[in-house]
Amino acid sequence: PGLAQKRLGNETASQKTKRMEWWTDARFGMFIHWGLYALPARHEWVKSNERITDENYQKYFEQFNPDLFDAKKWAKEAKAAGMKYAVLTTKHHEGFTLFDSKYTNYKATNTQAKRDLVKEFVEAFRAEGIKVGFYYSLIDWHHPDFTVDRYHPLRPNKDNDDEYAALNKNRDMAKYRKYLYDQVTELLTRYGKIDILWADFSYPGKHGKGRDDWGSVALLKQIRKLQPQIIVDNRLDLNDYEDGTDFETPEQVGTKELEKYRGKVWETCQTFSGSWGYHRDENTWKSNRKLLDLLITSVANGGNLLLNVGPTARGEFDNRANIALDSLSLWMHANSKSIYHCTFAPEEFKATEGTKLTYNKDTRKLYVHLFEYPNTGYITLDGYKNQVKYAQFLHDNSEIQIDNEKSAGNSLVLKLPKKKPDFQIPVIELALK
Ligand code: H79
Repeated sequence: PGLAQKRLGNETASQKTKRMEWWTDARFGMFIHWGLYALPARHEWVKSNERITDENYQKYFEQFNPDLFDAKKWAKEAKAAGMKYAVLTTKHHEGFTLFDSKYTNYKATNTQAKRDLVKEFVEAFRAEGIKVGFYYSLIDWHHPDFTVDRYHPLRPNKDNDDEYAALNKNRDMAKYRKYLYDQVTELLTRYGKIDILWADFSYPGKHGKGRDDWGSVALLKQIRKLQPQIIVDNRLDLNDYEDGTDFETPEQVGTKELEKYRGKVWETCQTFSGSWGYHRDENTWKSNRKLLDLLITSVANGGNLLLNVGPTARGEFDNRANIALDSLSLWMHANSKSIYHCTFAPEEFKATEGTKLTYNKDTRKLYVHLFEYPNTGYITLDGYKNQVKYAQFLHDNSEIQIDNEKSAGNSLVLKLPKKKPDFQIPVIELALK
C-alpha cells in the first residue's frame, strides 16, 4: 500500500479472472520433465550438481533415442487421471530443446529421435481435450553466451568475483537474451494456441539472474502479444508489476504451507519422489494417499496441483508413475466433482477434525473429504445444522441419513456405514440450503 505499482498492459482484474477461468476450474494438471537428463537418470540438475562439462555431457545427446515415445499414450494417461492441462519442458536448464528450433543445433531433431517432440506432445494432448503448456527454462547451461553464475556447472568453487569475471570474459548475456526471446517466439508462433507458459526461474542477487538478464519486460510483452489468452507463471522476476504475471508457484511445499496461499491465485508443483527428471534410484515415492492429500488440500485452499512425471530415456512413464496415476484415476473417476470448479469453503463452515472441505459456489455443494473414517457409525459436523438439504456419498450417490435425534444444538450428525467405503478418501456431498 502506498507504493504505486507499475503496469504492463490494460487488462482489468475481471478480464484477468475471465481469461484464467478454465485454469482455476481445472485444478489438476500434469507436469512433464523430459530431456537428456533422463539418461543419467539421477536428477535433472545432474549437470550442475556434478559439474559436468559440455564435452562430458555430450554422450547423452548422442545416446538419446526414445524408441517407445508415444505422446498419445501420455495424453491418455493424463486424461484418465483427471488432469485437464499439461506442461512439458520444451527446454530445461541443460539447454537441450525438444523442439526443432532454428536457433540451435542442440535439439531433438538432431538426435536419433529425429522428431519435433513438442509438436507431437501438442497434437496428442490437444486431441484428448487437454490444454497445453510450455515450460521454458530461463537458465541455460549449454549456451556459450549464458554467463557463469552460482548454479552454472562451470562455476568456481568459492564465491570469488574475479574468477566469475574471468570465466565470463567471452560470454555475452545480450546475445543469450535474444536467443531466449527468439525461442519463446518460435514456441508461441509454431504450434497454434498455447495455453500456459511456465518460465523457470529467477534468482536475482550476487552471481544470480533476474529480470534484466532475461529481458523480462520485453519478453512478457511479446508473450502477451503472440498469445493474448496465455497464462504465465510468476518466475520472470516481475512481481512488482500489478498486471505482470498470473499465478504463484509454490514448489514442493507441504500441505500445511499451502494454507498460507488461500485467497491468492496459485498452483503448487509437486513430484512423485523429489526429482523432476526420471531418477532411477530414488526410492522414497509419495504414497497414493499423500498425492491425493496434495490435490485435495490444494483445492481446499483455492489452488491448483501440477503433478510431475519424469519419463524415462525410452520415452515412457515408468511403472511407479503408472501405478500412482492409476490410483489417482480410480479416485478421480468417482470423486472429481469435489475438485473441478471448486475452491475453499465459506467461512461459516469449519473443517471437522479428520476432514478437509472443498466447495462449489455455483451448485452450493460442500464436499467433506473423510481423511479419517469414524468407526462409531456417525460423524458430527459442528455448526452445520439447518444448513443442509441433502447428504450423499459422492462415489455412488447413496444417501447419507441425517440423525435428527443426535443433532443437538448447532451440530449436524450424519449416519455413516460402519464399514468404510472402498476408497482411500471417501467424500460426502452436502447440498446446502
Ligand atoms: O524444473 C524443476 C526444477 O528443476 C526447477 N523448478 C522445477 C519446476 C528448480 N530446481 N531448483 N529450483 C527450481 C530452485 C533451486 C534450488 C536449489 Fe539446488 C537449491 C539450487 C541450489 C540449491 C537443488 C540442489 C537443486 C540444485 C541443488
